[in-house]
Amino acid sequence: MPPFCAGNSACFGAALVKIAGGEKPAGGAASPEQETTVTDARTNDRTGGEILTDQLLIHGARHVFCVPGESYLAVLDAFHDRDLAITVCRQEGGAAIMAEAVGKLTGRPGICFVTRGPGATNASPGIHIARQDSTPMIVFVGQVARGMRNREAFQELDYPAVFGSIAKWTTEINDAARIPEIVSRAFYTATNGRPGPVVVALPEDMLVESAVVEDAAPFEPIETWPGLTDMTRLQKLLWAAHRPVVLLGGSRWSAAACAAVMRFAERFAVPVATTFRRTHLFDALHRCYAGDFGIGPNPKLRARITAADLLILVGTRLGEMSSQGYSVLGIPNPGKTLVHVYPGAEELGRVYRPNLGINAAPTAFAAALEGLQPPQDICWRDETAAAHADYLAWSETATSLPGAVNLGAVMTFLRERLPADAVICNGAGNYAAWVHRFYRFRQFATQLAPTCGSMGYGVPAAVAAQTLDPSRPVVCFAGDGCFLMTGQEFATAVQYNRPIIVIVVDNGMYGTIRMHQEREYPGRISATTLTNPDFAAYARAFGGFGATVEQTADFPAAFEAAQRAGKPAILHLKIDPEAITPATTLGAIRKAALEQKNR
Ligand SMILES: Cc1ncc(C[n+]2csc(CCOP(=O)(O)OP(=O)(O)O)c2C)c(N)n1
Ligand SMILES: [Mg+2]
Repeated sequence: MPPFCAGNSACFGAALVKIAGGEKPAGGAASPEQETTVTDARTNDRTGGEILTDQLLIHGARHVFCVPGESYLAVLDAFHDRDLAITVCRQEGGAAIMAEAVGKLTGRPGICFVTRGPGATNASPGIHIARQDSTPMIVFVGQVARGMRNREAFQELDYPAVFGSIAKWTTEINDAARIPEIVSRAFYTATNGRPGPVVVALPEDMLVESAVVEDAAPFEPIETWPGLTDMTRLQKLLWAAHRPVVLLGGSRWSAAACAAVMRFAERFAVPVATTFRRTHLFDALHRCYAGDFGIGPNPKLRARITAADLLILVGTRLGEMSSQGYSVLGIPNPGKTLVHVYPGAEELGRVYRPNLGINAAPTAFAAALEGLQPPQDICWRDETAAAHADYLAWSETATSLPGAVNLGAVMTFLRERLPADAVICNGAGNYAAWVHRFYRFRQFATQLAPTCGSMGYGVPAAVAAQTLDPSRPVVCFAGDGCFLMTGQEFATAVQYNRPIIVIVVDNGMYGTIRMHQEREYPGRISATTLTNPDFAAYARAFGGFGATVEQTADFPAAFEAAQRAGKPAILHLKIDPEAITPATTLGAIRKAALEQKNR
């Protein structure tokens, strides 16, 4: 049973829901039999906490990430004898990121429970990531008892006001009998159109209230298909093109969809690039792969995309990072023939005015591509071969930089060493530039990284990936700044015996911001220096494996030792602060900025 198969509930179908009167399969496709009542409405008297937990199981959820709170004790009690895997975290930010990572990997809502007030606000980074990264997720938050509402009772928050602009939908359940209706809607809302986070508040007294109510039928994500006319028009545009480029991104992908796009790319010999932190959508070693169009892309790829006469965006909004600061296309008129395929109708024509807008999920669009016929003579074939050669040359060899540990060499070692299904996680920081440039992603659902650039993402995401599939290696990259934002979740990895390997890239600073400082205010270092702990000792103190790497040549042995240890591990890499990007040094940036100033 592949745990990471997106958009296909059959993947989750083996688990059972324990309910009054026997056991029934949950999470399978909504067959006519399953659409009948799952519980007996006449005899099934349950608390709100029990009804809620049963809905999660019925809709196919298997994992819950939480920090407990007295505000939802009735739910915690219901967890006690239900078939849900509970991961107790150290901070709600970590729990929410873990749920978001589950949503990213599976295409179904990741589930998180946090307490009211401070628990809810602590969870906000995960909610924001799910919003910007278009990830399905449901966050259940505690709420004060209904009879105390609007007095600013202990930890009371007005959730629609707090999360109004972050969540896709924020609601409160005020009647235990309406739990099946509202939870069902939460699953649909989180996954329909452009996916996103849903926040559901749970008044404490509602959770202990009993109700006799029918369960909802199992939810199944709803597909958004392109029309026949859309695909015919796309074929005409392809036949008229001379320099087409396909750019993949966003969510609502699956392994099958990636394979279908690959077949299309082969038949049309079209170059395919990926957007910021969506590199896993296309095999980097495929002959049609043109590269990663994220931050600081290969200038040759940028030139190719700029010169394209037909650009096909699939699943991506082409936001600020992948549009290179909104400079690649004109707004609103893109200045070239633009086909924009997106699952949410509200995005089409919002920033870029497409020649052909197709309101479809990447999964459905990829399937429909099978019906297109390539032109007889493909005039761009050589261009595609050149694009792939340019990508290989760009990513092949680690650049030479100051310092004894070369992060590029670490990446080239790992890409040879790790199997194609290894999951690679990271947060935000310049260290990630080496991951994006030199690691070659080969398979769908192997990359977990925040397209919204939220620091602290990597460690919780790694714990979630390893929880979903213990058989796959999970490697997390974190800067020294990034790691300590959520590094306490290393304790969660130890508690649940999740042998993630965290590579802490220590340059003694918030390097990204120092880089910007040197560009804008050369020589005026302000609030970007860090004094760090011994990260290897930190790992050992938590019960994990730790090692320090001070020479590139020592990395392979340290990595192998971490693998052999069979427990959560941290490799502490000492990086020269001068090595600020794969292409340049801090000193060079400062020098250029000073020269510019003195001109
Ligand atoms: C939650 C959050 N806070 C602040 C920032 C701003 N920010 C972006 S990168 C960065 C520094 C990252 O430092 P580190 O993890 O050490 O990586 P480095 O850039 O040094 O490689 C900061 C502070 C952010 N993106 N996210
Ligand atoms: Mg750093």
